[in-house]
Amino acid sequence: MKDAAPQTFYLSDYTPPAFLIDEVSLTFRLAPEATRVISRIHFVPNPDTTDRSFFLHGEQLKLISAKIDGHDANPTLTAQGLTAEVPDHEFTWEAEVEISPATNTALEGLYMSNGMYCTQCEAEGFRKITYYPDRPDVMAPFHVRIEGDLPVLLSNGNPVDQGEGWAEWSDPWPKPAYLFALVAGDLRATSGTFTTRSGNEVALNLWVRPGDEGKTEFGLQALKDSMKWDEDVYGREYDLDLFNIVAVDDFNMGAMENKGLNIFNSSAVLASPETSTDANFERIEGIIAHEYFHNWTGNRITCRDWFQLCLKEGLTVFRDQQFTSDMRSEPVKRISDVLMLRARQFREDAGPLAHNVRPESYQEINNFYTATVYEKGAEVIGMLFRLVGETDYYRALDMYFQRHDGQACTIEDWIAVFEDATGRDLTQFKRWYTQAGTPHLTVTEEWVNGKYNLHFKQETKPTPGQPDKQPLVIPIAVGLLAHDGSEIVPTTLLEMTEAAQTFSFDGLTERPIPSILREFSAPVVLHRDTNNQERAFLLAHDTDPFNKWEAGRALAKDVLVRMITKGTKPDTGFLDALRQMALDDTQDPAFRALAMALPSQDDIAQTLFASGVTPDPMAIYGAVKTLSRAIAEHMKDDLPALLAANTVTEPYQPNAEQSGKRALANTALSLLSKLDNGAAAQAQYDAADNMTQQLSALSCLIRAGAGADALAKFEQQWHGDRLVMDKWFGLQVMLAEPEDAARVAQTLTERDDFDMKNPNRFRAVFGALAGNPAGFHHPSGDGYRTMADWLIKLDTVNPQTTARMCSAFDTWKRYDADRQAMIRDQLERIAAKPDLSRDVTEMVERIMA
Ligand code: 0A1
Ligand code: ZN
Repeated sequence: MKDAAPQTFYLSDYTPPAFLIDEVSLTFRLAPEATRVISRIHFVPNPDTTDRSFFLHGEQLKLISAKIDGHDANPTLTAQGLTAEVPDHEFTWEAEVEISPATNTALEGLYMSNGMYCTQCEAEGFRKITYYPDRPDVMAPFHVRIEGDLPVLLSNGNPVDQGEGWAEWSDPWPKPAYLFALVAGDLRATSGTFTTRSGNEVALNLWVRPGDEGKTEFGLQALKDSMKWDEDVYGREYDLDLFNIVAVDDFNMGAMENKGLNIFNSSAVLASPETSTDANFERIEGIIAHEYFHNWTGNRITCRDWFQLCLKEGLTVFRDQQFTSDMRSEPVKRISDVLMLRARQFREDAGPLAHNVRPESYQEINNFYTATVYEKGAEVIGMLFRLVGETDYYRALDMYFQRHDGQACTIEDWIAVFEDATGRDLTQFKRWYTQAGTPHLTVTEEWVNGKYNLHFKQETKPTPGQPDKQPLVIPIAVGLLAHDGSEIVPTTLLEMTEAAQTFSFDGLTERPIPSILREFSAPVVLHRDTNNQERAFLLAHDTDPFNKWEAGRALAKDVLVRMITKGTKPDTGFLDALRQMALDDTQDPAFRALAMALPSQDDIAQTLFASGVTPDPMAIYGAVKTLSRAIAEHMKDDLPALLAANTVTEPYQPNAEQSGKRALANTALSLLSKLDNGAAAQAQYDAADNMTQQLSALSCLIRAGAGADALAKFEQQWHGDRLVMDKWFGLQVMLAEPEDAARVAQTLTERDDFDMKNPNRFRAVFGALAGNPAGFHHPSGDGYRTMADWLIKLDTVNPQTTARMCSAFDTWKRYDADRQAMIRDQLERIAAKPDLSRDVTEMVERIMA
């Protein structure tokens, strides 16, 4: 229901809770449309405040009864919750409510998915389960009884007792309500154990629906690896006797870190070589680690309020990135993370949705689970790591865990720990949390009498609500190379604090070639007047793998931008440099595959717009196609050998080594397919025994216009597997010709197995439409219209996922007047939908502002 006047919440309005809770007992009598939730909560006045007003959140609840210390509570109900007269000393609240999990398609609170009950309480879902102070600074131990005629009944913590049709759970660790979870259904476990370094044996279970048992082994191993890594690297041990993971098909996000009972979107945990790609395996390993790491960074130490979301998310993303780096390849992980950061976060920062890593206001907190909070939040911690150094970083983290265990904290607490542990003043550094927008860093060079000067300037453009920007602390990692390719100054960290600042290097015998922002040491856009000769030099010689890759990427971008804006032909210098890199056997195949990938169409649009050119998605699409073909022709004689040399013949393993080779082989295959009409891809498709090979061959065939047969076979083989079919849905839209994309998406929605209640399926189709820029932005406007049609339909079913998908439109100001007008029309049409959700209302307003 749309609120009369959507409320805006402000960070500056924070007040401590009037009452704290020292005990919660919940009883669930499960029934699909009439589940009863009986709560018994012991409240105590909060000694830190004199406020004694009593408010409990509650939404979409049918109140059956409410008592305070055994007497009728006579509460006053509102759409957001209830108030009541309470004593000014401790008291017991008892209530019974009724809810309907079976009709809960928003997938927030308690809902049903394929006959299974499950919960999603972050951020504010618990208030749809019962009346409660649903705010993260109220932490309490929970005791839960579940009654229901289902074989498996799970909640947080340790099992206490169970019998036919009931089970009781107790979680000794005080937690906020957002970490509550309940699962009930016909589930099968794959089990294991992990012995912590202090000798405690933890039982591990990965619960799935019958039929999915063959997809659990990898996830369980990833969990064990994560538990070991967190002990080895951060000294963090697990703190219960049991750790459960449950896979659920209908889920809005990737996964959720509920204490002792993580709930995962099945796409983020189920894996097998036949059904999952290398990229899926890597993502699953990372998400399992991420959720597990939250046990300390999020659960034991949580957030005071939702404005502090980055406190747990930025840190936990940083930790999962470190983990993946250690498990796989550090440079490849860094490059992939930066690609993602630029694609999602830089895009967000450059548009109407730009916000601080720590936002200062929101209408719907679910709209702030963003790339800025997560990925830029992790970058900010990476900068801290670089600035204070590894030893001090881990010393600060030890202090953080010791000082704040069991607390609900703020970014101020986090910064204070680093100041106390290192003696640094981080006042200026804190601006990374309070100032939105991506800084642009411009560097110029000067060579005078053996002295080499680097002059830096930083500038952050205004963002919504923040017209004036202050200079940030920017760690700039720099190395200097001689013309023979040797390194004359190894990586040095420059600490920029002013709007303009010069750093000098003495005692050099020649003017060096600089390698700036190594490892992508800060989330900024670097501008440097350079040329393609120098880029090719860095691509060949830079000892920093990130900047080596970056040089190649800059070359490719420059070539594409000139093709688009000046109509030039693909540059042979670039083609030679790329070929040399592709064939350089001394380099890791995974790295070579990344170096050969062209910038995405959206990345090119972003670059053009930033340089004052209105991007034409069709022209970008055409240029990328022409350049890919030119690369294929330039490497015509090399491709078969490159493919053969990187074809893995050993049994499939989802490890870094094999997946790197497959990535390079598949890069070769996709180029080859531009020349042989898909013959090699067809051969690979027919022989494939794993999803990585099968799907890449299928993509090549579709791109070569020869995919019809393989698509039909694929469907026949996989129609019973939802996750694999999501790939089938997505690929067709993603790879459709620009003029067909909207129609293909629409046609797919007419199938029986298109179910908009399933977020994965909806995203497969409409995420792919947004991910096909020339299709989405086709001059006919069909892409915009089809997207808006479906967002309007989905809003009634699932506001949260609808709101997230509205960001497809957030780049509208980049485009020409016609496209802007068409997008505006669609946004207005969405805004005019009767009873539009609060989630989508906020997103559309922000995008149009
Ligand atoms: N905290 C989880 C992600 C998550 C956030 C919100 C959700 O519903 C609104 C669900 C999951 C994580 O970072 O993994
Ligand atoms: Zn998280």
